[in-house]
Amino acid sequence: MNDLLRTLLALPLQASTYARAVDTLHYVVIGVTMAGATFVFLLALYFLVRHRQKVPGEITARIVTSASHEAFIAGSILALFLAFWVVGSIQYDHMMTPPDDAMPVYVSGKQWMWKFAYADGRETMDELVVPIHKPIKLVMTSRDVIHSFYVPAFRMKHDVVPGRYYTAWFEATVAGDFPIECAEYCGISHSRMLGTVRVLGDEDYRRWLDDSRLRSATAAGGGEADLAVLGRTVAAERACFNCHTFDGQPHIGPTWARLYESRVPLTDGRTIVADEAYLTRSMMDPQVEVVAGFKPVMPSYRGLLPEPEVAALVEFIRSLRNAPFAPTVDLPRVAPLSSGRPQEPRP
Ligand code: HEC
Ligand SMILES: [Cu+2]
Repeated sequence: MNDLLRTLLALPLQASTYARAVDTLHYVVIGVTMAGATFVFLLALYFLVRHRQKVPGEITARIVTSASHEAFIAGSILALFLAFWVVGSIQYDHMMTPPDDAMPVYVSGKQWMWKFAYADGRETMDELVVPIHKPIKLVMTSRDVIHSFYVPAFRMKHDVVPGRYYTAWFEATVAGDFPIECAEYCGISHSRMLGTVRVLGDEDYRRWLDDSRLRSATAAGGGEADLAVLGRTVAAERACFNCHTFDGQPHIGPTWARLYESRVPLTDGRTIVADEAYLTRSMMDPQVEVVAGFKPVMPSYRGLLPEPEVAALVEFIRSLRNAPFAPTVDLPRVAPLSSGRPQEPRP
């Protein structure tokens, strides 16, 4: 049944864990609306014949139904559409909430390509390589205009807007190559903004890891780059450590130790979970969500940090999620910031 409908509707293979559920809702919605449209059309045809004017000048009788009858019909149609919506929003929520053990990959769209950065420092262009049966969390953004990351075979699609960060996830269930498309018109070569998700079996994936490690090691002159290690270097170069520590001590800004996935209280009374999107927003728009107990003195890094550096910083903070609270350095006592003027980061 599933395969028949899928072929009828010309849908691609269902290659992710949630693809089947998305399609099932799709079949039901299409089926119900087609049946409804057919029913209304046939009924209209029947009434047209049945109540046609038989005597010239004849006036049709005015037919009134009871209010409860009307309420029942309107109510049940409303309930039907609400049911679609409830199922759809449960599915949406599932698709937007990555499982805890998901492997992060940083995606950035750019006219006209997709770039992928992995947690161990590797990068690929227009090709996302993932192991089968493993949840992959995508942390996505755009570097120029609005794009939309779309993998039809996974039934996964998410817009990416410059300056904003989104998380979505998938778990591939079929090995093979699946097309990535840009689903938001983004300029002259939009239709050629294509990529591939390469889903590898465990054995092949291990081989690919070894192979690409070897290549990046030779390219980097030995030693494999680790995104978290890179993040630490970036943080030092960008002078984040003027205000932040990663040993548990608050400084001018909060410590990064155990920050990732923790619940952060904000000055406006809200509490927010420090996921990748929040961490990135904290760098781009630090004044929007100010951590309770701290002054809004962090400068914005919008436009100052290239994409790979942002990914590296986030990955570094992520790597500190279980860091021990063990002061490693004696911090000077923080002098009260007189004007609240942000310290300029060194170039
Ligand atoms: C001038 C000092 C200063 C510098 C430099 C600075 N920050 Fe901050 N940062 C702060 C302060 C103060 C806060 C807390 C107030 C807020 O949320 O804006 C903060 C908050 C944050 C948060 C949210 C922390 C939390 O507990 O929720 C992150 C993430 C962050 N900064 C990252 C960075 C990164 C990355 C850099 C370097 C690229 C950096 N900061 C440079 C002062 C600074
Ligand atoms: Cu695009």
